[in-house]
Amino acid sequence: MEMTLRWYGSAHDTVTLSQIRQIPGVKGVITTLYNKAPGEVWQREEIRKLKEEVEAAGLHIAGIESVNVHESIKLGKPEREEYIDNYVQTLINLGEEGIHLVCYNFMPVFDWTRTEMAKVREDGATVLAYTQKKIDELIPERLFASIRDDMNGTVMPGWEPERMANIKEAFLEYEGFSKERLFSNLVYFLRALMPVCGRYNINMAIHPDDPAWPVFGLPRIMTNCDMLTRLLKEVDNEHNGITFCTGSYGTDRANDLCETIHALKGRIHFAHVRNLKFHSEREFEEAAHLSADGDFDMYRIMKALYDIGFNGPIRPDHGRMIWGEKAMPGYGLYDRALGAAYLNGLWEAIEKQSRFRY
Ligand code: DNO
Repeated sequence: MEMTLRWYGSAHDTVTLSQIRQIPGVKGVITTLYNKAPGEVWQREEIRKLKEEVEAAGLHIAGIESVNVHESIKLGKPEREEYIDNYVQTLINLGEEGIHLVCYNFMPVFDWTRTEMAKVREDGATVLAYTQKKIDELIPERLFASIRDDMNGTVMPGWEPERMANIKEAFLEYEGFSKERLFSNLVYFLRALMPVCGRYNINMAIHPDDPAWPVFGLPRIMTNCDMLTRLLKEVDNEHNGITFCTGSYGTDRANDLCETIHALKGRIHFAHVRNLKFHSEREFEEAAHLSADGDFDMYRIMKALYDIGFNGPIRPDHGRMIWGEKAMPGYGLYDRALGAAYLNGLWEAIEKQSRFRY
């Protein structure tokens, strides 16, 4: 296991590499070329520049999150061939630069969804939150506008203004679009990538749908253990794997996180570990990482990852906004650093317990 932190690049992140370097046990960052539109080829020089910047700070790139997938690939349109070629070229360029992990998602139109970006908790910390009732009452454009206003001047991944500009058209394209169709387009995409992943030893790690159910009527497929294992079987190649995100699968209380981890043994290439506090079945807020602050047992989750021999990068996920920090909601420095230290502590204890009697 390698503890890492997500970093959006110096032009977009309020957190600096030198700050990340001071978090005990963090040597790797998960990063991206944040200005790239889905479908655009990532050039080698741009990747190299990013890598050099990270390395100059005494860190290394542990993986990319995300190389976003062009909508035509999800929709299975004829133009997908061109965009798949571009994706393959990006993978080649990443591979040539020694990068071996790519996280991506296959959610139609937009990425993860929250209804509040700064819910105030009892202790004054603010957190991301989700209430199904609010989604049911809103149209997507309204949700987007309220999210944009709460972003502390940052841009939320998956909700970039260019993408949102065409949101109405994007929704129309998915009218009557079934989950099965989306799933088979995902399989088609992955099959096309596998040869190049084999050649460059690149692990593809799909991020789950968040929350783990359809939002605004859009189909969603990466939601539970059955769908994940189905995907791993359909494209039965070690390079086709999973980003195990506790806070995404965990939105559905029917998902048993530890059982799912065991079922995915050998194919979890990346893990996002965070905690949720539920108020009712489809209403939750993002708690501190500490087990006692939310509803997940972080010890059992880390133990399950340890027990399956997980050896990829982990990152603490969305943090609370604390100590007056102003940052991209979920992606400030302080609470994620606390999360990294806590998860590292759990891991050390689990590891030593398995080795020493006293
Ligand atoms: C949210 C993130 C997602 C994730 C993408 C991966 O905080 O976990 O935006 O990066 O879904 O493609």
